[in-house]
Amino acid sequence: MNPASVTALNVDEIRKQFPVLNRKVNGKPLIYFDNAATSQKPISVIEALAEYYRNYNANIHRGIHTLAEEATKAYEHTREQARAFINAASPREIIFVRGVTEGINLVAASYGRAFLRNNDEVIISGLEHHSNIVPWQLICGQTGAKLKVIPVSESGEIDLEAFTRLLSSRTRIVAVNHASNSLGTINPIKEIIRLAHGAGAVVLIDGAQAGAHLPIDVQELDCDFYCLSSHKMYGPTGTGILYGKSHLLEKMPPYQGGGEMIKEVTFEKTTWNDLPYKFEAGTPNIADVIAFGKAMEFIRQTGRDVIEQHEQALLRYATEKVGSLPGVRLIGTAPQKVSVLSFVVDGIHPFDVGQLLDARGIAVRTGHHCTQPLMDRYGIEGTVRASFAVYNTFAEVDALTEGVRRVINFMR
Ligand code: 7TS
Repeated sequence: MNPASVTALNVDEIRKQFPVLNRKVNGKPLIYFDNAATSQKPISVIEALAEYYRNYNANIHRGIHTLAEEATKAYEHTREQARAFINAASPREIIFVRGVTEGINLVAASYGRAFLRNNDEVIISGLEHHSNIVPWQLICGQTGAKLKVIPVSESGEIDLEAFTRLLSSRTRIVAVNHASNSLGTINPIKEIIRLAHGAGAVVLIDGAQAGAHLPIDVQELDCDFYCLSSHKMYGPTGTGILYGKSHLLEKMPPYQGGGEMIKEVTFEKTTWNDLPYKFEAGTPNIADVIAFGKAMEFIRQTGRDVIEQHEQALLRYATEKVGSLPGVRLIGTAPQKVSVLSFVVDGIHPFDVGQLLDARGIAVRTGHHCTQPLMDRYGIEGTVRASFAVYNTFAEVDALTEGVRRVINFMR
């Protein structure tokens, strides 16, 4: 069967919206398979950035003049879009941050500093990105709390039984990703959240690899915090959201002090602004937040289910084609995965594979993908990672397969 016939998506129409896909790399048409690092941007996002600077650049929430009102309205419109995107109960629960990294650091620093005590425990998993490891190490170092790690199976799945054994009355925070950037594993977060709540802990979900691929309903999940990065969801870099349940955000101290996050300042005492502004000190990334709204609109209009179906078909096809090349070993074979294909080739360094693919115009990521402990788990230095987005095609997967085949023939 022609694999293209199994997806409902008109990929040609989608591709027309992404100008960068027209360019050549090393004389070859670009094949962009580094979407887990950052996705490309549609025209609507690119134009929203230029439009803001061209027409209504102004600081927000402060001015009464027309430009300031327009900018404020557009910025707050994205907040409402983000609320709807993850089905949060209120826009007060949506805080604009730089991205997932800042979202996690905010929770670790604010919630962690306020509520972690000596010998309390924070649980993460062996699948985490460094940005869901290091902020917890920092706050544990400052509070005397202990960091515990859920082990990962050979297929790249969280060991739920081991997790149950790690949970105790000392567990305060559980922080895991929705999907793994290195392996693609989709984690059973609903179950993890339920179990963690049973032990009285709060749960943070790192949604960096879910935002562009999976439906997210924070009320249904009942997670306490959820983080997203715009740039992995067809939006600009430098912005993203932290969702937090309002009753938790209310009792957390500010993360940064400055303008906008205050109600009243005297030299003796300062009172905090209401949510979400308490956590948005200083002039924010206005243009990128506005354009992030366009990115969420792109995902909504294309249809999350249609995107998911297309990417899953690409993943199945690539798994079969690349996975059956001689000497290729797939790393991460969980039954539920987002569109990430990680592999190693016997006797060939991932870096060499990446460089030779780049010569053919194919962009993949190689290395540890900011998950060094996970690479240690497999006893490898890194992998070659191809990650697929809505604009990728089956012909591109064929080109990848042919490229890897040639690397193997060339290097052996
Ligand atoms: N968590 C996960 C699961 C990620 O994949 C990433 C970025 C982050 C957190 C950090 O997100 P940021 O937007 O704050 O940087 N992951 C990758 C990647 O896989 N390749 O480059 C960046």
